[in-house]
Amino acid sequence: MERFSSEDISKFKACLKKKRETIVLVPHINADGDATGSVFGLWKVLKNMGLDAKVISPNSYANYYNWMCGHSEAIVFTWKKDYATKLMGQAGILICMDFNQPSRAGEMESLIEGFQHTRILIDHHPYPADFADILISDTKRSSTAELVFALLCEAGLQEYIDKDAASCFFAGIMTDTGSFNYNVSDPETFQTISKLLKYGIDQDAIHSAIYDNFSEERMRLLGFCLNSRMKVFPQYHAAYLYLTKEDQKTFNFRKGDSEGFVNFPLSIKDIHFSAFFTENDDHVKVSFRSKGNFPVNRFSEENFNGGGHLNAAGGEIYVTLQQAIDTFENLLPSYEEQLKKSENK
Ligand SMILES: [Mn+2]
Repeated sequence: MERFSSEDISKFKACLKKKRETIVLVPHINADGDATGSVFGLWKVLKNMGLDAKVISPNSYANYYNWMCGHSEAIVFTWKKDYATKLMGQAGILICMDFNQPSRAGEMESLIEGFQHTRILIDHHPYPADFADILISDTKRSSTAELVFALLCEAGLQEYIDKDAASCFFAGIMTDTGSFNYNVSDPETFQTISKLLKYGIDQDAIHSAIYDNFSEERMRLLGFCLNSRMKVFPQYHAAYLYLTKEDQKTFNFRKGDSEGFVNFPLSIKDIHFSAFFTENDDHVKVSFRSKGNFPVNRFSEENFNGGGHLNAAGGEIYVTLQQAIDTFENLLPSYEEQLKKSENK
């Protein structure tokens, strides 16, 4: 649902006019292509407007986003806590992007909650928490990047968008739609792409930088995972993958190495629900994907302390890997009817 009005746009614009204030942009923890693309794209636009903008990421993000403008100046909170905290204290505007509640900013949660000045939230996830002074929310958008681009155009700020910013926005839309594969039923998404291409962006290079950037270990890990760590349940149209801590060690696992793995089971005929479990020290991280109308956000909320979108969600559970997997397997029968129906969307 569209949740921002022309009044919000005016407020957003008016707020940027206070030129002397530092603006801090924050993506969610474990920032993905949309979170990084949105913050770095908007960062460049604000810079082009002559404003003082800083990106503070709650933790580090995958290195295949390092080509984005502003990356070299970005501050990783977990590496520079004191400096980042001081900067937050001096900032006059905080812009949270691609997340709907302060807890999604990891260790920056309390800093966001305690922020004394203007808080802006720009996001496309459902049920945004009530912590922002200016809420730019539209759950119909494919990505936050698409939403930011629309916001900038509606605010009459398109003259400040350049090739660098457009490249970041393109990356955000591309990654949140699985390369224009899902969440793209709204014609406006492709209209946005069309407008972004006019900035002369190199879409092949962007795609390549993000998707053709596997390390040898990551490629072997994917092969191993599909071969030895996948279980398929044809009767439930479901499948899952998992990685133990031992597996991660064997393949010299680095952050981002398993990004996208959860999508692979959906390429199997008649599988429309996929889960991916990653074992951590005291909890198990789970990602969910679906095709059709099976709501993985609700499934994750109800069973794995998570949430997200209809077709893409995440969660985490403080049990052993085996217990997490058992929970999942035991739940499948109760969703049989829903999973069966989801194939005819
Ligand atoms: Mn997103």
